[in-house]
Amino acid sequence: MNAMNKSLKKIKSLFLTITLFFILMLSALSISLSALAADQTVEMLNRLEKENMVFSKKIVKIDEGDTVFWKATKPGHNVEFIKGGVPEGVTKFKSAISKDTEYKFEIPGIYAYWCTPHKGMGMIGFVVVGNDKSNLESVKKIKYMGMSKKIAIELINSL
Ligand SMILES: [Cu+2]
Repeated sequence: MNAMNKSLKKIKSLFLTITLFFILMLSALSISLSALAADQTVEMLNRLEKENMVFSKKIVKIDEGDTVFWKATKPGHNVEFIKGGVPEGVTKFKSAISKDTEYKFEIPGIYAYWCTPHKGMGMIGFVVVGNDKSNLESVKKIKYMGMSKKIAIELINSL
């Protein structure tokens, strides 16, 4: 009877150790996963290397729930989601000119945006959320303005 109790105790403590081990492993995993999901900052610039009127990062890849911050490093710019260039269910977004802005991306997919005053000068950018490219065809169908056409094709090909 005593021996049986002892082995039962051993099994119980072993079970407890295993459970604890798994809890620790799971929490370590979730910490490393959340560390991968990082918010991003994009600067609105008048010049970057040889280009005029540009976003400092033209393609940003993030996870669902991440936020992108656009810094009005130079005045005269804004961020406007292009009609037909965002996933279904996303509402219109247009920030004030010369102001910092941010957007929390909850819906996965491709988001095409431009700077309203400089869309004809090629000031456009893309955000890909959750590596979801299911709306690629509609993003390709957008009527890009002026210099944005050539830049958009190049960017779409490297999404
Ligand atoms: Cu601009």
